[in-house]
Amino acid sequence: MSDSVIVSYEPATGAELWRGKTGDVDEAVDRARRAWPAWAAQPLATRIELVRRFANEVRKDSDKLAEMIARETGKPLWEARTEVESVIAKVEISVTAYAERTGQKKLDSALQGSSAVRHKPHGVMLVLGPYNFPAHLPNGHIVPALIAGNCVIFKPSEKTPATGELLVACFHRAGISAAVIQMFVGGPEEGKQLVAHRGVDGILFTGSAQAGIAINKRLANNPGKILALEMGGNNPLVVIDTPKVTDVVTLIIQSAFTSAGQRCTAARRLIIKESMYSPVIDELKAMTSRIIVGEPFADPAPFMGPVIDNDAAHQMIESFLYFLSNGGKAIRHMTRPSDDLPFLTPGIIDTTDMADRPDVELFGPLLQVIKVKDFDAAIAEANRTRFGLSASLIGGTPQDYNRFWANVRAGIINWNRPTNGASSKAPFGGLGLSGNHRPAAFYAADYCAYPVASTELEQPRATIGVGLSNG
Ligand code: UN1
Repeated sequence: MSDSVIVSYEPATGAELWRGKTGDVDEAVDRARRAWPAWAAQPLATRIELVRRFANEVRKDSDKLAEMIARETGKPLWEARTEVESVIAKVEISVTAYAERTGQKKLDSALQGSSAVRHKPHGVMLVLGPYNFPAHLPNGHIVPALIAGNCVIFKPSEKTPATGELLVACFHRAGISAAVIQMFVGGPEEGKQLVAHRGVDGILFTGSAQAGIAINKRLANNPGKILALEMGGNNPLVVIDTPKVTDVVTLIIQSAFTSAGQRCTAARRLIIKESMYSPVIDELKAMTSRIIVGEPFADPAPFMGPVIDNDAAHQMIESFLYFLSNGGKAIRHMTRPSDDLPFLTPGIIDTTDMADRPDVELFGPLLQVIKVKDFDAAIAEANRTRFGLSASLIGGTPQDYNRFWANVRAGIINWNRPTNGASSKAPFGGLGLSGNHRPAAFYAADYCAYPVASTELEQPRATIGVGLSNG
């Protein structure tokens, strides 16, 4: 039992937004376990009907949900609205994904009966959500887990419980019980207990590499537990020859500074061919100076809100200063207009001459620029990371893109498109420190049900050909 309290604050104002007591881990798991057999026994069509009703509830509540996302994360209202649209769209995508990824498959059988691959739910799934998309990303795990017949314990980020609560209320209003999908309020201690709990069959995690690795370690003696890790990136955006400088710069800004850089797919390293450096950097400076940073509900609308909290803002400024004092050259200083609030202006720093660039995910509006002499050097530089989530090539020919695609290690490899804004209809995930396999979006279905080899005959039948005496 723990009686500590979780509190969330509005990043843009510092005001308290939500307060609640941490839950009881054993109680939460027992409740889910007891509800599971009946939920798993429902026909698939019923579970699909219920998640469709959930989509309708979200539709009805979309203004309220978008406003809460904007207040609780600080992201601009227009962006919060797109998040709500993604929540709704996820339902049909997950229905299709479940059918495609886990649909029954007949196998050839020499016997007269049938042999097939059929899927079963795991039981109780723990969904650990991030703060950057507090509704869309956990929802991308909750919905496929429910369709497959699992009960879900959803622990939102401690920074975004209010959004989590509104999302879960939509499931309940749709007629899915509070035991089948329950929100669990808790901090890191409860998170650890839930991860290791014997009654939890799987974990669908979205968050930092640091937290993901800690979860992975906790399961070292539990190799059979399902674990989907969607972690971060140190994503490269490579620019080679193209005359379209304005489009290049727009793509850079979208990739690096959307959501104030708080996306796992955000471009962190702009790797740019010498010949393109001056025109692109001049235009980048000019366009970045036009970026409006402001409160989520401001009019005119800002491009970027604050980062999530003062700790995050402090860390980003410290990182910028670290680069500066270790050989980086500021192209655009990152500033923090108010010491009390986590608003940051986008920072751009040339780290070409730095001897040792830290290979970490810096989760905010900070872009490194690295100048290279040719395309080969660009590819080598792009791969100089232990992460491998997203990479984009801007410019060049189809042959260049083929080479980039073949040689760069990442789960998403785009051409003339941003590193972020990945489609929910695509597999999503990365290599190395970015995660295991394809834990999110379309292939999340793979983590929610397990394939069972099932051979069926109406009557027992067996033969032993050798090794039996006639006796
Ligand atoms: C991003 O690329 O900015 O459904 C995040 C999903 C993905 C998330 C994308 N569309 O999991």
